[in-house]
Amino acid sequence: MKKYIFALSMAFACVFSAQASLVFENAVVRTTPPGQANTAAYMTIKNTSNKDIHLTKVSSDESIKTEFHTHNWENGMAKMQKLASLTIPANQSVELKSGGMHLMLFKLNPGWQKEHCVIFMLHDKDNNAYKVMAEIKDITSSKHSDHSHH
Ligand SMILES: [Cu+2]
Repeated sequence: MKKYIFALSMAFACVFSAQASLVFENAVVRTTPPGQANTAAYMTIKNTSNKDIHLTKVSSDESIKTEFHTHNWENGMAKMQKLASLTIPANQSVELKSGGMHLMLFKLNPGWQKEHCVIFMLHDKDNNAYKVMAEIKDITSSKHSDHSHH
């Protein structure tokens, strides 16, 4: 029994030490008009370690599927593209933002916008896990959303 508890606490220690090398800031999930099943999440990810970190897996508690995405401009049109992984270079930050790289959430749970936050689990190439809490926020440009109320 003692052995088991020791193994368990070691497992937690691993998760925490891994989490320390990435800092997640300003994590938000964009609210959507009713009936829309997909949305995007944005955040700044800071790598405080001396090694590049390659994030290879992402999931959330409010969507069936979550992917790393970027935007490519083709003939003046922004097209979303799935990324196999997201690299956070050593001692640098990567900003996921509107019009750039983002997390894409597919098939959201009905009523997800009534929650306060969305919990993301990210895994890197070495299978370290990172937990991120993102605030649910209306981040459409204010002028635009005013218009749709008329
Ligand atoms: Cu996308």
